[in-house]
Amino acid sequence: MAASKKKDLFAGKKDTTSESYSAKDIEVLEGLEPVRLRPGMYIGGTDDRAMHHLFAEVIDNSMDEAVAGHASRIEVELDAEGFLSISDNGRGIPIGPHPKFPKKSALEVILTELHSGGKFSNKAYETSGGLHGVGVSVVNALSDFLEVEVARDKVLHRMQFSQGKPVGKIENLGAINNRRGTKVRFHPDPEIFGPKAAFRAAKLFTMTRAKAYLQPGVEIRWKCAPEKLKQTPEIPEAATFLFPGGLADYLADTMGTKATVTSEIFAGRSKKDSGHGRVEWAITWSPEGYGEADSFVRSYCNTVPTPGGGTHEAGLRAAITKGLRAYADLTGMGKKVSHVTPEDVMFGAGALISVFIKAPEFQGQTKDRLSNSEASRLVENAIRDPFDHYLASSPKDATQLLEWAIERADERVKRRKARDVKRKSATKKLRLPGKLADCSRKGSDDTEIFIVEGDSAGGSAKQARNRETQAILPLKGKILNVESATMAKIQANNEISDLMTALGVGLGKKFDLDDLRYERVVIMTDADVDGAHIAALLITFFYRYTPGLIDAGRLYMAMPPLYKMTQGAKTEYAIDDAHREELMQTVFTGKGKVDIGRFKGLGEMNPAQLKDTTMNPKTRQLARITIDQDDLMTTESLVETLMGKKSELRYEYIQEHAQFVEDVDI
Ligand code: 0RA
Repeated sequence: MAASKKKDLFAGKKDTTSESYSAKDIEVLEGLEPVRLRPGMYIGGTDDRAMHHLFAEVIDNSMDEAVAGHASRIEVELDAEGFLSISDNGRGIPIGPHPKFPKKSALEVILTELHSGGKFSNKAYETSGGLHGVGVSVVNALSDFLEVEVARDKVLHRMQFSQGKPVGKIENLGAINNRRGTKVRFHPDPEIFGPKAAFRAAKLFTMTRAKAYLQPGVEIRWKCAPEKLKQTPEIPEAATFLFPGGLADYLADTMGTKATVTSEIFAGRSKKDSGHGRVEWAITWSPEGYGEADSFVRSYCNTVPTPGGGTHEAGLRAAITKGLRAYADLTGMGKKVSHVTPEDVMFGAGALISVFIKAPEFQGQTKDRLSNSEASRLVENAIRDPFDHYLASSPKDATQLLEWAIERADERVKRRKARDVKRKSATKKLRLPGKLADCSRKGSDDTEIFIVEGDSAGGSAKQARNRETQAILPLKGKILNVESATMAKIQANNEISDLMTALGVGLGKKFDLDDLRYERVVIMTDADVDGAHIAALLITFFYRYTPGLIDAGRLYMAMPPLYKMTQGAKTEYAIDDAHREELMQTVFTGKGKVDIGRFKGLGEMNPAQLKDTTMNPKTRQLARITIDQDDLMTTESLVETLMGKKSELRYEYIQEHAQFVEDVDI
């Protein structure tokens, strides 16, 4: 550890805070070429949303400093040329020499090496953010210009980069007093994001404000050049966000003037971190709904949004459900709530949940679902007592809420009964398509239909299915691209009409979710570009003509394995890289070469394997198709890009995204 004893490149007096964390603690993995080669792997694409992700990554680093108690102010500024700066008054990125690269400053290493930075050794930060966790070096790699200024050890330093490479050396801009912190100013590279790509003030503004709600003690300042506000005059040129009420303020502002079931928002935060993390929440209920959706739930881990939900959301649901039940028991209403589910309780809810934990783990390719099991306990434990108290202290609100949940449950049961009756009679009347292998269960409860490409895959799927609950509909090749077809042409298309008959629903205005003959609709295509293309065509069709199916969370993609692994007589299928490594260490331990091939098509597997890997609900994974409600504009333009006339665009995009994952946003 001699390296850490070396003098800083810019010898100034060491400030006391740098002792806990210095250049030696930074872990280094690899250089930045992979990021420019495959940006999608690091930021989920190269579209508008991915580009705004760069901002999220940089502000998350500053938020980390704030969460750890080292920074109290953050400033965001978009200038007329589209350069974005984010600055904080934290400790400043370390500038001393790096132990593994003694000739380089830690600053340079953090900016030019992938996975460098303190985020991976969780002692460096009290709570490390990093959902994206990819680090500021990824932002650097994807910027045609990036400049870092660090005020630290009483000296102002500056270093500039282009496309991830240093432009010149780290500079000493002279002595400063009474100032610490980091400023990152950058511009996304048009070679990566396209010549027209530009930060949108409205999006940045919303993201910035959300951060302030999540970190009540931090003041965040917003500044934007007037040139960038022409399309969105409602966004101010300057603003200061400081919300002492945190999520309660956030929820109150989000709900606006909506009617609510109870008179007060139920909000709170756990006492100081007990060592397991801390929690803040706010929830209320509105009978008015939320646009297309029945509820509005947003969750965060270490201030990073988790649109995929996860264990913290589960903890909230559990606490509220159990609390309401207990209250019902107490007031002699116990019997009436026996059929109330967490879904009923969350119906109409506007809810925010934010957790801060030390070693967050995320699932899904987009890594947007929190998976730490302790988070659900943490949240449930934090909320239970205060919720009991909330209910007990205002019996009028409590009764109203209880009745609201019971009504939702009653309605749900009634709808299900009506649906089952309808389905039975409809099945008799309907002439189902001949190639549909229907399931035998009468109601739609827990049933699913697999839409597969081609008769041969259809044949395997029929053998692999559970006849009672799983139906198979083979479609011939590519369905019509609805994005460039007329309604008349769509209605005359055989594949589409078979599909709609099998599902039992109509198109457009005639769509009624209650008519859907199955609980889940699963697209199952080969894990190759053609398969991805067919899936994209189907998703576009559903998005355009039966959006209600997607909104209800009833459309899924099957996830066939990515790799076939053989060694002698042993064959296994791995669903992703991690699974492949696991199999290497558990199954393929013997001598002899293990042959690992990219898995080609569903037809490669025998029915038993297809069942285990892709169809059996106990062992498979499904990807739910969701529409990014916060970003409908992008979804719309993405669908146009994907499904419009330009097939090259489509192929490029599909190829980049063909590794389908647990939660696919379209
Ligand atoms: C690595 C180590 C330390 C701080 C930071 C990175 C850091 C990064 C960013 C990015 C934006 N603002 C930032 N502020 C700090 C710890 C340094 C120490 O212990 O003094």
